[in-house]
Amino acid sequence: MNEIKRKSADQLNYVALAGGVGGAKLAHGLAALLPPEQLTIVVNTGDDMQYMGLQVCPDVDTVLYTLSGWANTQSGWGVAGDTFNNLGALAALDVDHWFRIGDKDLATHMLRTLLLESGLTLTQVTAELARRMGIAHPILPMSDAPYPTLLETNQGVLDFQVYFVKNHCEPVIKRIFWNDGKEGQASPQVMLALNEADCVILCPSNPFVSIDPILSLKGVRDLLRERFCMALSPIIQGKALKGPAAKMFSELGVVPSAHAVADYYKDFVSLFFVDELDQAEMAAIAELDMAVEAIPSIMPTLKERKQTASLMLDSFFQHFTGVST
Ligand code: FO1
Repeated sequence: MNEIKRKSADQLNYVALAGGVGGAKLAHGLAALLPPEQLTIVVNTGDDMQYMGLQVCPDVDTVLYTLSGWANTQSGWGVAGDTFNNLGALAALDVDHWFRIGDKDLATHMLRTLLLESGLTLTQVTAELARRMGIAHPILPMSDAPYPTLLETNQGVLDFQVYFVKNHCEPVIKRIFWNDGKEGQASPQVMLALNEADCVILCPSNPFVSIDPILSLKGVRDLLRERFCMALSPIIQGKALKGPAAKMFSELGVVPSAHAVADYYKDFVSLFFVDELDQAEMAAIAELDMAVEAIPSIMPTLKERKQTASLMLDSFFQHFTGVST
């Protein structure tokens, strides 16, 4: 912490861990406030899948599309104003088409696959996609190697997208694991960014299937224990704004709440943010030996995203330097 105190606000390095829509929204707010030199966004790739021979990285793309302004804000995935002619043609050819790839979205997966096949790593390819979309901030896939999320459910072991999209998150989860239980490696760029981070921000993403895949990579959780970490709850009033986080907590035997998220992260998070509607949970969260604050966390537009990000950054700065920005 002494090292942080000697740095000025514009010298601090931040890493945001993100996956899914909630994560992309906070990353968007952070990117609007911090220059690319100060913010790196590390994104879950456990959701990645092959589609008609193409490499699809849904969480990486949600961040790319959100920061570039391409995102379909209604569905929370894919490209705004997309059409589904290709999908219609596949359906006419009797091809399984439960995963709805739009025509514009398809271009991203085609280019990604082409660049991967040319020998670039997923990190290099993502940087190239970001550059072509006009994004200056580093967006790092958590790993260059496949590290698929698998869910053991009452309907057997399912790939993430089969559980999430094809089965509408209906199967009951017993256990979540990755890469057939074989440990994965974060990319060198991710490890470097985490090593240099003064503050790691856990975005309001699903703890089990968006953040845990990143944490489960070799050495990452240990590294985070040595860094200052803060998190924003993805659970508000016992519910997730989007996705199965609350259902997953229940199925894993925990009542979903902001407190449950704080408890889940308590071994390495020292500053936790709840939504202002969850102030009643703050006292119990403080007992987990972490600082806790209530802020508005519903972020439909860039205005709210910047406000939430700004409150979090100010709070970090105040807590650990004693100075207000
Ligand atoms: N989510 C859906 O609920 N239905 C879909 O058909 C679907 C297609 C899709 C295509 C590309 C892409 O990047 C994301 C897509 N998603 C779809 C979202 C995706 O399943 C989830 O956003 C994440 O994997 C969970 O964070």
